[in-house]
Amino acid sequence: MKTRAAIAHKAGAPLSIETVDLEGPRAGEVLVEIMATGVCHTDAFTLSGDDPEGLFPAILGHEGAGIVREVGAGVTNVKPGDHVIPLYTPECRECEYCLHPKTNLCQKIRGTQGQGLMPDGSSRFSLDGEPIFHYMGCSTFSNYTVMPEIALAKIREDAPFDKVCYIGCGVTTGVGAVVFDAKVEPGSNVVVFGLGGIGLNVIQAARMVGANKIVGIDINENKKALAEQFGMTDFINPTKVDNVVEAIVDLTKGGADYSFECIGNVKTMRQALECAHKGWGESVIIGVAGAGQEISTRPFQLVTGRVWRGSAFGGARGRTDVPKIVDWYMDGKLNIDDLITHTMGLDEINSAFDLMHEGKSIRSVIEY
Ligand code: NAD
Ligand code: AHE
Ligand code: ZN
Ligand code: ZN
Repeated sequence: MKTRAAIAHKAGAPLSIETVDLEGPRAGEVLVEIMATGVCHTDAFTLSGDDPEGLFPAILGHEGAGIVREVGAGVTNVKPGDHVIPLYTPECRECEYCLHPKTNLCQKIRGTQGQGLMPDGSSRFSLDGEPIFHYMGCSTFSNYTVMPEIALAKIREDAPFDKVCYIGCGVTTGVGAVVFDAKVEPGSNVVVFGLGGIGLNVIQAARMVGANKIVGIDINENKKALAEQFGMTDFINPTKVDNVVEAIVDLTKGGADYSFECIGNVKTMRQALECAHKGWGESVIIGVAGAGQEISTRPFQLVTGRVWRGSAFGGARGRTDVPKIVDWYMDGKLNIDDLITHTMGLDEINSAFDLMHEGKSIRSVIEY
C-alpha cells in the first residue's frame, strides 16, 4: 500500500513529507493506522545526528496511538479495530529480561530494532524501490506503520488518540520513573532538572505520590508557571544562583531524596547526582546524551551513599502498564491535555521541531 510519511533523508535536514510504499504485515506483525503522534526531544536528537544509533533515510516518531487494520499470520494478541499504542520498549513476556523482576528492557527484538529493521531483518518501508529504515521499532511519523505484535499495547476505545499518544513515550517516561523505577515515597523531597515534556510528567507524578518539596530547575523561566500548575513548589534558575547544587542543598535542608535529570546534558547529570542527599539520595538519569558524551563525579559522592541510576520508558512494561496509565489519565489522575501545547497536521511537522528548539512548546501532537 501507499502511505504519507515524514522522511528524515539525512541528519540535520528538515523532514520531507512524501508518499512511500508500505508492505503488509508478515508473520507476527500488525498493520496500524496511526491516528496521532507526539514529537519527542529524542526524535530531534536522532535527527540532529547526535544519536550513535541514528540511521538515514528513516521514518522517525515513537509516540503514537492508532487502530489495528490488519494482522499477519499467527497474531493472537490484537485484532483489526483494536486501539493500540506502539511500544519502542516491547514486552514479549518470555525473554530473560521480561522474566527478570528488575527490568522493563525486553531484548527480544532489540538487535534488529536498533538496525532500523523488523525482527526478520528487513524493512516494510520503501521509496522508489529503495528501503527506508524504521525508527525505534515504531515510525509513527507515517500514517500507517507495521509493528511487531509484542510491541503493541491494547488500550480502551474511549481514550482520545490525540492525547494518549503522549503515553507512548513522554508521560510514561516521566510518571514511570517516579512510580515504577525510583518508587518515590510520600514526604520525599524531589528535584527535577528540565521542565519540558518529560520533567513536567515527573513533577505531576511526584505530586501524585505525595512528595513534600518538588523543586524544578530550568534556564527557561517561561516554564515556571506550568510547572507550578503541575505541582512544583520551588523553582531555581541555575543562571541566577552562584552554585545550583548548594542552592538545592540549602533549600531542601540537606539534599534531594530523589533527583531526576530530564535534559540530556552531562553537566546537569553531575549536578543532579551531587544535589542528592548524603547517605541515601538517589539520582535518576532520564535525559539522553549525544555520542561521545560521558558523565563524571568524584567517586566519594557514591561512597557517601548517593545512588546514580537511569530509567528508560519509565521502567514500564508496556503491554501491562500502558493500559493502566491510560486509565489514570481517563480517571483524571494525570493531566495530559495542558501539556499538549500545539497540534498540527503532518505537513507542518517541521514547525513542531522549531517550537521545541525555541523552547515554546511542551508537546506538539501531529493529527493524521
Ligand atoms: P524538552 O526539550 O521538552 O525539555 C528540556 C528542558 O530542559 C527545557 O525546558 C529546557 O529549557 C531545559 N534545559 C535545557 N538545558 C538546560 C540546562 N543546562 N539547565 C537547566 N535546564 C535546561 O525535552 P523532553 O522531551 O522533556 O526530553 C528531555 C530529555 O529526556 C531528552 O534528552 C530526551 O531525549 C530524553 N528522553 C528520555 C527518555 C527515556 O526513556 N530515558 C524518554 C523520553 C525522552
Ligand atoms: N540510541 C541512543 C540511546 C537512546 C535512548 O537511550 N533511548 C531511550 C528511549 S528515549 C525515548 O524518547 C531508551 O529506551 N533506551 C533503551 C534502549 O534500549 O534503547 C544511543 O545512545 O545509542
Ligand atoms: Zn521519546
Ligand atoms: Zn521480552
